[in-house]
Amino acid sequence: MTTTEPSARAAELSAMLNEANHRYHVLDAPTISDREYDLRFKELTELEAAHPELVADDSPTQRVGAPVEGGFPSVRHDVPMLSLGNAFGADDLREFDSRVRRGLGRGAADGPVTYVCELKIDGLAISLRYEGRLFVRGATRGDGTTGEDVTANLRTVRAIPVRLHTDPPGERLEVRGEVFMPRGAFAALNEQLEREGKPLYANARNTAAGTVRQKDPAVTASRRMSVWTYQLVGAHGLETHSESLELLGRLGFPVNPHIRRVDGIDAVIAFTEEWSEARKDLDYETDGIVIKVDSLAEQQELGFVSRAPRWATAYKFPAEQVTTKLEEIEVYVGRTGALTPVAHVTPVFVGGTTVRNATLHNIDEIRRKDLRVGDTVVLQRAGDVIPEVVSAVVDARDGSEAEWQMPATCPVCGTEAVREEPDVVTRCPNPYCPAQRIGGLLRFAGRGGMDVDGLGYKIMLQLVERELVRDPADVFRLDAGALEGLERLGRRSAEKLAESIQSARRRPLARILNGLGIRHVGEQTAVDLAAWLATEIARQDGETDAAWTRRAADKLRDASVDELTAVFGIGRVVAEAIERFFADEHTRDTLHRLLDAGVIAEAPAPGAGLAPTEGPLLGKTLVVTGTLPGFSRSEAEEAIRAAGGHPAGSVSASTDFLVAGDKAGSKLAKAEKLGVVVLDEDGFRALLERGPST
Ligand code: 3B9
Repeated sequence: MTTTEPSARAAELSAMLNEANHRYHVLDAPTISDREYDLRFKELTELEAAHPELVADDSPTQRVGAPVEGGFPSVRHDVPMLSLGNAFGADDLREFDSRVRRGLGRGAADGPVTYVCELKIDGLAISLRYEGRLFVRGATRGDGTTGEDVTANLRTVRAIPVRLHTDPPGERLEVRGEVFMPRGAFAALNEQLEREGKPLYANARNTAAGTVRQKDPAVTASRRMSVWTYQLVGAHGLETHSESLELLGRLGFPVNPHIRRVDGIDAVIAFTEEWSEARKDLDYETDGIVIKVDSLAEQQELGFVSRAPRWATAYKFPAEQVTTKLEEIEVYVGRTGALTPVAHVTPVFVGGTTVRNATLHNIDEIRRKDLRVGDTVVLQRAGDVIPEVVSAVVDARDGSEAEWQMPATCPVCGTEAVREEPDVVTRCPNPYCPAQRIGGLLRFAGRGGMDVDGLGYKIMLQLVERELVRDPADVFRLDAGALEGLERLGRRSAEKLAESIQSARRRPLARILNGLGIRHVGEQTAVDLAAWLATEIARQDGETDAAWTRRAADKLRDASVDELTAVFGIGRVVAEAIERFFADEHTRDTLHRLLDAGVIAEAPAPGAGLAPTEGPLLGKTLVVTGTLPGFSRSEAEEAIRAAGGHPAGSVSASTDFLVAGDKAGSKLAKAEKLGVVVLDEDGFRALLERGPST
């Protein structure tokens, strides 16, 4: 044992342990034993306890901090975290290559483009910031512009350097990557939960996401998470993406070793083929291959469309398919009264999750696929999408399979169900049906609304059945005592739920409005309405949030159709629905009770989300329908907004363009009938950049 100065010894131990972490968690090449590590760690902990002034920010003992109170603070990404377009096969990849070549002005005679192929890790995208050599902030991607500050949790991830190995280029450094839970760690976690008799996690990805958003860093620390980094933000004088990955490695970041720099798209396709099976042997889950143009100058030349770089794409491995047995079909009743048939299948592991249920959409789908109860069926699940029954294996039938009928009555309240052809949906017409009430309450308490953590279907059903909750305001009157008696809810969970309810009382106005479930008022209209209210009834000096909330509620309750149609983004149909909603005695009562229960709306900044004043799509209304290969629904809407346009949900005479992807249905028909201009994805991209030609 050395007898150096405590400060020198602390620095020495800190460096030694950080190095050991890197060798173990990044290089996968440990040089000291676990025992040695534990001994040195203990020595440092004791030294720091005796000399608290020696505790450095990058000390390995500081990886586990104190739990956070309330939610995570939001952080704005100075440089947005972009998303990726998708390619679903070799053809899509060739098309990507053509677009890249066209964008770079390369003809047939010019040489191939150099690409970098990387595995696409199925985890959670994060951004890491360093000042000098020190790790100072870690954030989730969030919507790409604003994420959550999860520094304390990411600090517990040993693969993330808390101190860089060499001086970074520049005072500040930002690096992006994916945090994930290795298959081994996930399996070990579930085995432990099983031993403790606790519910298991469904898949590694969601567990990773949940773990990064834990309130208590000690829990994150116990979960053996890891990271691969794949993006250095800013060029820092480098010329290629591959060089930037090498730099990341030298700085101490984990960079996935399965990276290949190739010339031309054929070699990219070969890489995707090599990994379609090989990926199953990795200790982490991958859902595709990311292909990036290597030259940073070429990246710059290609630029971005809305939120996605034109120099990169994500090849998605084909959805995994399995066969299982369709045991039973049950009907669920949603908030709108829609009766949705759901398949209960013999549990199978597919696409990283054990699947027990799959939606069957509606009776027409069941007939089209000729599905019968008892059938052996092909099931698939790709990425995040809801599991789907693809087809029945007709050859496996033995005659015992039974055709299925939609029930004639609502399975919840017994009212005769109605289907108005050509509508494919069968509905329960009873507005007092408890299923509809639960649906409405779940919308209010759910993600798009008050976001009460832990208040899902099973709990809400019990709350309604026991008459503890009749309307939204009742949720806020629940305390741990009232919750404790519920099934599946012990004392600890009841206390936790009561806490999340308390902290959900205060939410952005738009979210509250969305949660109310006003007909035709979805997320976007709620944002438009909130922006209007914030401008219309500006906050007065010293006015409390509660007082402002009351004035906002009064204003909206009394708004006339004319006033509402003048609001940017709101048409006649929506305005009438809003007026009708607030004219209802029951609604007014609910609203009162919510305010009395202490629900508080946070006002958006005045002017936020109001009519944009510039952009190629200024004043244009667009509707997006069907699936577009290059955009998710929300990305397409975001792109429209970014270009100054207004994304709407339904086609009407005031729609300027319909963007129709694959499987566009009734909206396409309606647009054609009304003579609305219909665009495909390429037309949409051209419009986003150049605006309409007229
Ligand atoms: C602003 C791998 C994934 C991935 C990028 C990935 C997901 C996303 C991405 C990251 N796996 N790679 N790469 N292996 N799951 C390519 C989208 N890049 C960025 O987010 C990004 C962001 C940039 C450049 C890249 O520059 C800008 C600066 C200012 C404005 C706009 C862009």
